[in-house]
Parts: sequence; structure tokens; C-alpha cells
Amino acid sequence: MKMTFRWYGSSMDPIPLKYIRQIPGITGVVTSLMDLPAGEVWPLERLMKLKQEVNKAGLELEVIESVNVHEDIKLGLASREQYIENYKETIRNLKEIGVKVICYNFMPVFDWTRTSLDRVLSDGSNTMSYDQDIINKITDPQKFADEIQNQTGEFEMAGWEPERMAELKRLFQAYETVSHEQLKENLKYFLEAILPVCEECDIKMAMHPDDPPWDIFGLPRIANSLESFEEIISMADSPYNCITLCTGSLGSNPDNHLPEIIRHFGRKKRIAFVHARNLKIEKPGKFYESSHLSRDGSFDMYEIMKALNETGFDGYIRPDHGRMIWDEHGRAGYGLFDRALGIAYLNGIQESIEKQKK
Ligand code: CS2
Ligand code: MN
Repeated sequence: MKMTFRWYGSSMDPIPLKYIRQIPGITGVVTSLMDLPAGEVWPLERLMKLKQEVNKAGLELEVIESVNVHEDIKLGLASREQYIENYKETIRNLKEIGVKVICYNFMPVFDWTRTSLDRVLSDGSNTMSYDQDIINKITDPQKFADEIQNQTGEFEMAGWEPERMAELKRLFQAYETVSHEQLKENLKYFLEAILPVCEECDIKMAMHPDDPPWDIFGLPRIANSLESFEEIISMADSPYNCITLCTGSLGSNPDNHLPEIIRHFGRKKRIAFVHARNLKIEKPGKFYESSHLSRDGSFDMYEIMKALNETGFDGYIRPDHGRMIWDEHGRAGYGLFDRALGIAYLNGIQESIEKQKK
């Protein structure tokens, strides 16, 4: 498997590529053109530049996270046709720079949701946390979104693009008539349209789970369990219709048995990308993002890595959200230090599994 690190691009990420290059075992970065609104074609020229910049730093660029899906595609509006064409063109351009996996999600309106971006833990570090009780009391999602944006400081939150946040009200109204079944239909339509291009370009689509893995604000969510992902990979049956196995997103619902889910989709060769992180479930619907270490959180990271190893996982993996430690100032969840510690730890587990096999 290839160890990677999410990086937001030199104008959007305070972490220089040369630091990332020095993390043991790293092979490449996972990145995107974050300034482009969902639905636009990613220009080849900009992609070439990005690739050059990353390669020059001694790193590969084989995974994109994310090419965001325009809301009109998720809503199934007639205008989706143009956005789907644009998506196909972006896939073709990504092929030109050697990309192998596209991570995306199909969550209506909001990408990952947290109720705090800087909760202080007992060791003095800061982390992101979620509390369903807080969400349940929210009557105005716009106000909530503004508050979260205020907590991010100078950094825009990935997946919370300003242009999407600016039209929350309209989007909420538009989704009123979209059921879970309809959302699945719209996903199927999208996948059936783009997968032939993925096959031609040898690029896997890797759908990221809903985070948290249940409906919020009354919006439908469809990618949050073994069963739902089974449905997703079968609705358009192609080896390019894959999953981003995000342990933190799926695992915040304790009914999701992570090693079992990994074995299930690993055997079918449908895991293209892994986000490996831990979190601590405090009670149902309430959790905070802990360090990657098993005993700091609720997941057994050894069992997770073992399940990947057993199924011969040879795709891309990255640590996911980290805490803010050592007074680092950066993008919530995406500092350098704790994620680098996460990698060192995952590398250690991996090495011990490999050696035990011999
Ligand atoms: C999240 C998401 O997994 C994560 O790190 O931050 O923003 C994720 O990148 C998207 O949902 C993928 O489309
Ligand atoms: Mn993730």
C-alpha cells in the first residue's frame, strides 16, 4: 500500500511539501484544486503545474480528494447533464497527469460535520468533536454553518465551499422532495454516466462515507454502512466503482464493525483508498477525534490494519484528521504534527504485521 498525506495546495495549505516529503514512508500527496467551485472542468494546464510542483518535491500525485459533485447532480435536476459532462472532462484531464483514484462524496449540502473544531483534550491538545444533542437543537443551519466557518480562522473548510454555503436556504428547500431512494437513483445515474470514462482512463471512483454516518438536518444520507456500500458498488457494477474506506466516518456508528467491512469490500477489491484514523465515542452520537493510537480512541487500529493486510490491500492510505498539538496553527484536522505521528504509528503496525507473517 502507498502511504499518502492530504495537502491543500501551496496557496491554501501552510504545510510545505518539503516537510511532507520528510515523513517516513511517504509516497505522495492527496490534493485538489480547492478554489474551483463544484461542477467546473479542472483545466489541464493547472493540473500539469500542480503535478510538476508535487513531483519536484519528490512526491507522487495519484489521488485526488475531492472532485466535488455539483448539487444539481445529487438533486437529479435537468441541469445535471452539463455538470456530468464537465466531470467526465475533468476525469480525462486527471488521466493526463497520472491520477489513479478520485475520492468524492454524495452527501447533500454539507460535507463532514463537526460541532466543535477546537475542543481541548486533557493533554492540552485541540481536536474536532461532534455532539448530536447540539445538532438536534439547531433550528437555523445557516447560523450553525456561519459559526463553524468562524472557527476555521483564515482557512476555508474543505467541502464547505463558500458558494455552497451562500445558498443553504435554497438547497434545503430543493432537497425537501428528495428521498433516500431518489438520492440513490441520482447516484446511479451519475455513476452509470461516468464509469465508462473511468474505465477508459483507468481511474477509480472512491466514494467517501457520510460523516457522521446518519441523516442530519433532515437531509437524506445513503453511504454509511456495509449494506449501503454494497448497494452502491452493485448499482453500477464496475471494478472502478470503489470506496474510500474512512474509519472515522463509518466507525462513529458503533454498529459498523470496521474490520468486517474492510474484509468484505477488500476481498471484492473495491477499496481504492483508506482514511485511517481513530476517535473516541463518548456516548451514542457523541465523539471526539483522538490521536491515532488504539488505546486513545474506540477503534482497534491493529485489527483495522490487519484486515487490510489480509485482503491484500495495495491501494492508497492516508492518516485522517489529527489533533492540533505542539501549538501548531493550521487547518482544523489537518495539521502536520499529529498526522505525521499517525503515519509513523500506522507504519509501525504494518511492519509488525508483515514480520509476524514470516
Ligand atoms: C473529510 C472530507 O475525510 C475527510 O477528511 O475531511 O472532507 C472528505 O475529504 C470528503 O468527504 C471526501 O469527498
Ligand atoms: Mn475521511
